[in-house]
Amino acid sequence: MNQHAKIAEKQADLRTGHSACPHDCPSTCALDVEFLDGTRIGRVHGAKENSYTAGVICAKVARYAERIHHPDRLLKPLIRGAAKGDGVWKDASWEAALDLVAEKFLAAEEKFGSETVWPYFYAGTMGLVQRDGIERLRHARKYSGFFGSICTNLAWTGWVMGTGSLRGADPREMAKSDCVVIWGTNAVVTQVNVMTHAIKARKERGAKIVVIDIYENATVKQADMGLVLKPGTDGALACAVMHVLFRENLADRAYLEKFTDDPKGLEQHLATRTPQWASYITGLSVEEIEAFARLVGTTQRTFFRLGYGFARQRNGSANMHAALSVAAVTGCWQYEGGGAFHSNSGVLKLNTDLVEGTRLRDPRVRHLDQSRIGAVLTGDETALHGGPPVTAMLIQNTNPVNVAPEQRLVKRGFLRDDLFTCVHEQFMTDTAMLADVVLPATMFMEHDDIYKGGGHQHVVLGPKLIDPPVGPRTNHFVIEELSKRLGVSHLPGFGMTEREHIDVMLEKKGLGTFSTFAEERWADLQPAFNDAHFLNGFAHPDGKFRFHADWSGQVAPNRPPASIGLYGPVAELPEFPDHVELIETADEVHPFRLATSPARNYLNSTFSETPTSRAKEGRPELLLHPDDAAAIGVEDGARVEIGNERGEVVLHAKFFAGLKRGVVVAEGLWPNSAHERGEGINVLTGADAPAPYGGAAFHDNKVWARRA
Ligand SMILES: Nc1nc2c(c(=O)[nH]1)N[C@H]1C(S)=C(S)[C@@H](COP(=O)(O)OP(=O)(O)OC[C@H]3O[C@@H](n4cnc5c(=O)[nH]c(N)nc54)[C@H](O)[C@@H]3O)O[C@H]1N2
Ligand SMILES: Nc1nc2c(c(=O)[nH]1)N[C@H]1C(S)=C(S)[C@@H](COP(=O)(O)OP(=O)(O)OC[C@H]3O[C@@H](n4cnc5c(=O)[nH]c(N)nc54)[C@H](O)[C@@H]3O)O[C@H]1N2
Ligand code: SF4
Ligand SMILES: [Mo]
Repeated sequence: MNQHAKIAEKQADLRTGHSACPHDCPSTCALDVEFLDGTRIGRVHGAKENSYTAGVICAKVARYAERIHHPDRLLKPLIRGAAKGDGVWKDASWEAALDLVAEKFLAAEEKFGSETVWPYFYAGTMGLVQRDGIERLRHARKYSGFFGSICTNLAWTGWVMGTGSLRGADPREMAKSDCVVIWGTNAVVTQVNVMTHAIKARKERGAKIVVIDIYENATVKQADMGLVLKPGTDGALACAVMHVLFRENLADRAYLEKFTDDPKGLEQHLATRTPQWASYITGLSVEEIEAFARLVGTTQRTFFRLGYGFARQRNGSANMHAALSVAAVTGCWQYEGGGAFHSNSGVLKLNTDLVEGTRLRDPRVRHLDQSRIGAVLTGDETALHGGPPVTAMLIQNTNPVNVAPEQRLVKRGFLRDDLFTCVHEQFMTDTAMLADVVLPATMFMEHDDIYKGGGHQHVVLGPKLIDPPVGPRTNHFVIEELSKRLGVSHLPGFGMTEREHIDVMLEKKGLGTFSTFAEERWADLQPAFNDAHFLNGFAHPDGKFRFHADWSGQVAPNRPPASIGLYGPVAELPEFPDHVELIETADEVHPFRLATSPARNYLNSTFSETPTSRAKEGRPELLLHPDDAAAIGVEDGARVEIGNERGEVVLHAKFFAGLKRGVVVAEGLWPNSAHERGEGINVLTGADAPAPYGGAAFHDNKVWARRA
């Protein structure tokens, strides 16, 4: 390189910073951020040198300048100035606001004991310091525990039932596959990097891409074979596929004998699970099912990329286990470019004992279920597990008044006069609107943190790149300041900086320190091929893949704590892969099945505040089959009301023939205020916890629909 080029490179470098996307997305992209000056950013790009990100990120994060420099960002601590939800606020200093929070927490504890305080958080940032530090405060003060069930539970339970461990074939191997099956994830929208690797396989090897979903979404549109089935019926599809594999001698019997628990029992069980049987349940044709079975049965390098979406059904864990079982029957795990993948969360472990204050935890303290926040806050005794009511909350990185199921109940809870809530936020969200104290939060480029990618194998550093505006403070700051006021700041884990916490986590894993990591940007922790493909055996004690599901015995990362126990009806879950009718089946009063799938330009409720995302999404709509629309007398674009026993919501009808009759889809989590009556789509979703480990069945709702 000549001198000139070197200088040019250096200058270009000065204007680019390195980071990681902190949002709740399996991709956890490594980012290159353009700077305009010390406080402003330009475009955000995907890091080309990262082998998973491979230079590609989604459009909403590419235009992050719109979010971080948004005129509506919260800049000052606010204290409620009128009735809850009235939108009247008084500015406060940080000192005064934090003093008030601490005073209220201590008073609540005095009255009801420490379990009356419920710190509530989720993955608005996935940073291990900023997200999980709230646990340290919880454990130090013995506040109520948090069972974080809303997102991954149903899926993880089914995966771990089969494999015994939350890991799988290297997702980069999709590029070396001859058939990529994208099952129940709208990857184009929700984790674009899956498509990068799948499309590479198609371009370079002529691989087939199969997509299985309940509507012709953006990912199905990219598929060579798109299977659009009825919601909650993936177990039936999987069974029929395995039936064909056995019937047509496409099952790998040697592999089955060596690596699985009961192939003969499975084969017998499947004898009646014919394509005809599954066709009736799924709405797919016998030809579609057989063609898919033959494709995966004759393609050794088949890669099953199993998503979260299809498991957001009350039978979702069983369906995940059934879909995963197909890979065991074909034996594709043996080949590079073959196997299955859902999440690497089981292998990307950093030691977070100090940041989370794990050793301070008192096992006698009850846990409350995140997804059941409506029941918890309205005093449901089962949801409170016999303990005191919740009368004080600290909320970070989540927007439950928008995203949690049974929204009417959630709101009623938040509006209680005897509940004190402090919400630490970047924007005035639906949840912040109902708070007593709102604290302004920094964004990821304004603080230090470290991130693990569930959808790949990297740990990525996200150092502070720019100064925040005057006002917002980090989650870490809030936890530390509260710990001083609540008398626990002398305990281990407190009194350290973000960088010190990151140093500890990296050093314990032998990955260097914050400073060395700042140079390297990420570490690739991909397990060895034989471990990732379970060729040294599956992670159950006998080393076998389990077709026999032990729904009450399994110990998985997401099993509810003892104070919660299992959710029923466990006995109705199938012993072998099967279709089980635990879903909200349509009936005469509720002839439609509603899924609330993600929107491309939002990430849960995040980005709905940015003008471009908002403009691209338009308005809350209901995808409705034209024949169904005709049957209920609704015209394209007209107002349509949908409802069930939990409530009613009005949307605008959008004719869409790419779904089965009787299925409707409402994409995206809009601010509640974007809907008539100020109530969002989660008015319709249920918080009854599915068997066996709970979770939220966001895509499993029976509704009626009529002209509004
Ligand atoms: N743009 C965008 N990206 C996101 C998010 C977002 O809201 N928007 N959310 C982020 C989060 S928190 C997560 S956990 C991930 C989730 O990402 P995914 O794993 O993709 O899961 P979902 O978004 O819940 O749903 C994926 C698809 O499953 C479909 N589906 C619903 N029910 C069924 C069924 O019974 N069978 C089948 N086969 N398909 C079904 C839905 O219609 C949807 O198209 O995405 C993350 N990324
Ligand atoms: N109907 C329906 N509901 C759903 C889903 C669905 O598919 N359909 N998906 C569900 C799923 S999978 C999930 S994971 C949940 C997610 O639900 P949430 O966890 O509530 O996710 P977001 O809506 O993205 O809200 C995250 C909030 O964190 C804030 N935030 C981001 N970074 C920081 C930070 O560093 N500090 C602080 N203090 N705040 C920060 C953001 O401003 C944002 O308001 O929603 C669930 N709800
Ligand atoms: S694809 Fe996911 S991880 Fe990557 S930039 Fe977009 S939201 Fe972030
Ligand atoms: Mo999620």
